[in-house]
Amino acid sequence: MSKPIVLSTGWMMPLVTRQIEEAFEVHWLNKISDWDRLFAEVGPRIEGVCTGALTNVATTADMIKRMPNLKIISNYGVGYDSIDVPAAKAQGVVITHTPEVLNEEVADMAVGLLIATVREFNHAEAYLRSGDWAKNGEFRYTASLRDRHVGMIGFGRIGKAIGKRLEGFGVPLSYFGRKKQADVPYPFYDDLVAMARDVDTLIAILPGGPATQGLINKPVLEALGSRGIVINVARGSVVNEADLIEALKKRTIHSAGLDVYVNEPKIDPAFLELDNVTLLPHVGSGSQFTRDKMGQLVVDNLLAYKERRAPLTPTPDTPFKGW
Ligand code: 8YV
Repeated sequence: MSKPIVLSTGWMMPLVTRQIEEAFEVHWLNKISDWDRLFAEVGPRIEGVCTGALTNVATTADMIKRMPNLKIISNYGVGYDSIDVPAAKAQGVVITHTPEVLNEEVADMAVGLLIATVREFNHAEAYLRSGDWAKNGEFRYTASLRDRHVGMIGFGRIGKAIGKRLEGFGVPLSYFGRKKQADVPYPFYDDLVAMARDVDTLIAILPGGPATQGLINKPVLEALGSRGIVINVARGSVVNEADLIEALKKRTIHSAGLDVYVNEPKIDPAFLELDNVTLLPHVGSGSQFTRDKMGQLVVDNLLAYKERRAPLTPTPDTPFKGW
């Protein structure tokens, strides 16, 4: 019996590649130059897509239309903003993702990035490596987490894991979101400018996509003020990068720590010119331990489709209603 066809939008880790190649006939967009021809020849027989932000290939409405028998898009990552959700929904396609398994890893990284930014680990290490420590004495004094109030932009699963850590650090918290959560004791804001005015540190951990595009913009940064620090571990799109770069350049905020960017991996070169931003290459969930768990979920969701079982982790946008 022939294997069902899966399209991968790009490179996948060996754990995923090995298992999907065993169970499916896999076509790899990163190994094909003529995508038009692929969709013309194979498109109507494709049943599954394997994708993730790391492939840097969006699963567009046009692509989805060219796969009329598509049943499942298995996304490597909890965020699935690189997939055209309305188009998938309209065609009855289930999108699955990798929630929960990365919560603690991303929260660890977010707090690490926060402290690295506040205490300027990048400059401190450069000071040691250059020999300046031995020559000129101790490194200059930095900002501190001790006198800060953090405003969480988004307080979902990962936001709560970050909150738990910061509570342990004795840092006061507030949160911004669509609605107040009954079981959360921290001050709630549905107005981001108002929260930015009342805190001095923002941590963004909310979904990307059209609803949150450019949310952290000039008015928010102005409200945050000169002590302000912005940490983004969500998606580059939630920040208006031109406004952030201007605020960093003019030092109308103190600094930023970024793991995500609008154009990954070709980030705006203006960031590289700034000395008050700590830059990471989207490493939030990037440990072998956590990536193995994410990868296995990607495979298990596809296998569930193949065996006509319910998918393990469908997104809330595309609840499973049967294959
Ligand atoms: C991954 C992420 O780096 O889960 C997410 O949404 O951003 C990260 O965990 C990314 O999805 C890899 O494709």
